[in-house]
Amino acid sequence: MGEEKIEEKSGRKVVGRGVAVALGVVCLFLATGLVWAIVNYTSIINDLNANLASKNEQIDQLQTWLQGNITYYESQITGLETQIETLEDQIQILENEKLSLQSQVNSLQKEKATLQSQLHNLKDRYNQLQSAYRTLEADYTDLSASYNDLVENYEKWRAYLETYIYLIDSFKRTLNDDEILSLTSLVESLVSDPDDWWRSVKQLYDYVAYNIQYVSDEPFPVPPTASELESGGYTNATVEELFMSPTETLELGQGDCDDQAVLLYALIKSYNKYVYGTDYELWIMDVWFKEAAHLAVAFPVSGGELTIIDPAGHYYTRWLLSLSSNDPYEELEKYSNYWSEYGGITYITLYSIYEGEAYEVISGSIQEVADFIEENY
Ligand SMILES: [Ca+2]
Repeated sequence: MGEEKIEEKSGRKVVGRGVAVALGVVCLFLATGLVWAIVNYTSIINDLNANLASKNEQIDQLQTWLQGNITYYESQITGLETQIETLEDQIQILENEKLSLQSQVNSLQKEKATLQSQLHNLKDRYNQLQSAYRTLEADYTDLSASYNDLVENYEKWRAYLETYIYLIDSFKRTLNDDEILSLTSLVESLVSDPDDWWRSVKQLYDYVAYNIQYVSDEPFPVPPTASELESGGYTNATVEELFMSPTETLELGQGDCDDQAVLLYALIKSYNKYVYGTDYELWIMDVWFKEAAHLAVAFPVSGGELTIIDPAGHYYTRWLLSLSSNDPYEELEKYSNYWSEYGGITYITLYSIYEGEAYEVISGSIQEVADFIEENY
């Protein structure tokens, strides 16, 4: 189109001038526009520059901020890496501990198995011991009962032995009712006139005094008590004392003073009870001399008198050759003098025997015993 306008200028001069003005206006317009544009764009560029500077500042700030962050996070990373190392170390330690604990667990499990086995064995052993204990307990009960029986029976046997060596104990064996009753037929054969009491008693005395030989007792062992025997705390001791029963003395045909006195007592008692029919008071007279002891028979006679019959001593209270009675003091003095070779009487005890039991009637000096008889009979 520009080439067309140039052709018109060269073709028509009038038209060219207006075109030139128009071009100038246009150029002016364009120049104004250019200036405006330059001014306008300079402002924009300035704004942009300002904006750019601002952005650059922001970028610097951001860079500084980022650099700070980087430094911070690098520091954090270093710290975390250190923690990781530490944790890894700890993991290693814990792994080692785990291995160690596993080893301990294994060891303990083995020990547990061993202990369980031992426990099992101990339980078996305990059951065996309990069974053995029950057996022993039963044995102990049996043995204990057996031991008690042994002690009881031994003490009974010892009590029996003591009836041979202790006077008071002896009466239950030597002068019991069976023993007295068993002599009745002998008594009947010995007395010529059962109704003549004094004569009959004298005949019984004569039988003992002249048919039973005087023989001293042999030593007899003193039996220990069960507890002394068990502990061994006994002494080997003997006594020269043996109290025989009437039956034993008759069978042997011999005895010492006590055996003869007990036999005569039993014969008179049997005569009184089963032949004559009156159980008169009758005494065993236990006499202590200064140097010995002696046994005789005695009885009270009405009027406060006393009769002594001593078969071993061949002594009886007499009037001429008959058995009689006398004033107790006078008779006891006479009897004491009869035994003067042993120092005379120092002490007397009188016993009544009923069913084998001894009852002490009086005990004391000649005077005391004589007074008692005088006052009571
Ligand atoms: Ca004797």
